[in-house]
Amino acid sequence: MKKKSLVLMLLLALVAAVSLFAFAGCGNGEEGDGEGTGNGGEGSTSVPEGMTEYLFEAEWSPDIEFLAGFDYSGTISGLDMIQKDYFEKGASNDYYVTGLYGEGLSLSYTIESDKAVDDAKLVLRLSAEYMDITLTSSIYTVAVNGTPVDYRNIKLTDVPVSDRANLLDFADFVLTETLSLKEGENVITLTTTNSNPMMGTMYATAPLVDCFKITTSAKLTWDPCMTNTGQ
Ligand SMILES: [Ca+2]
Repeated sequence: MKKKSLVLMLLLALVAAVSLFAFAGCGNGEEGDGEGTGNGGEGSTSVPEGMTEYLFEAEWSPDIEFLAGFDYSGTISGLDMIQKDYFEKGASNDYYVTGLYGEGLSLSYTIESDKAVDDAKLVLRLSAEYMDITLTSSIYTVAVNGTPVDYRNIKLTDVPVSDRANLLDFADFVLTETLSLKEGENVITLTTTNSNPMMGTMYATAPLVDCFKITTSAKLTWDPCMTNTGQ
């Protein structure tokens, strides 16, 4: 009996420790520096003197665990909407977000800037699956502090076949080079704002979202929800 109690206590302690760790991982963890890189990643153009490119992984949005999305056939919810880049399509950090095929599905990111700027460059790294799509600033809304970014149409074409294994390679798309950030907190949202069906139970048109990048002279920080991917 004594041995059993001891084992039980140890188990309870372990569960408590794991819960505490999981809780600490998102929302009140250490502030990341946005994974700033001076010279950019693969496929990036050179970063001008005095500017830094910061990379924000889409899969680390705190919203994902609460989302109820859609797949080709049925629903896909929460952290299941984060897919591993098994087929090496060039996703940063090896993960991306899918299932955003419903009007109103939104990812948000809260970023701190040490100063106000009006010349930040915003790049989205995207792909598509099942069929070719064209994103416009009205059907897929990218907003900064509630103001939509007016970007040129993004065409995701030559999506190989109707299979997740054959999704398009991820690519960078420049949305704007005159993005305004204010000093302090800035909220960036990526929202599916249409009900144009794609295939099956994909009730709206949306991309696969890998990450976004901001190049600026400001210093940016954020609190990534890295527990989404167990990282
Ligand atoms: Ca990613």
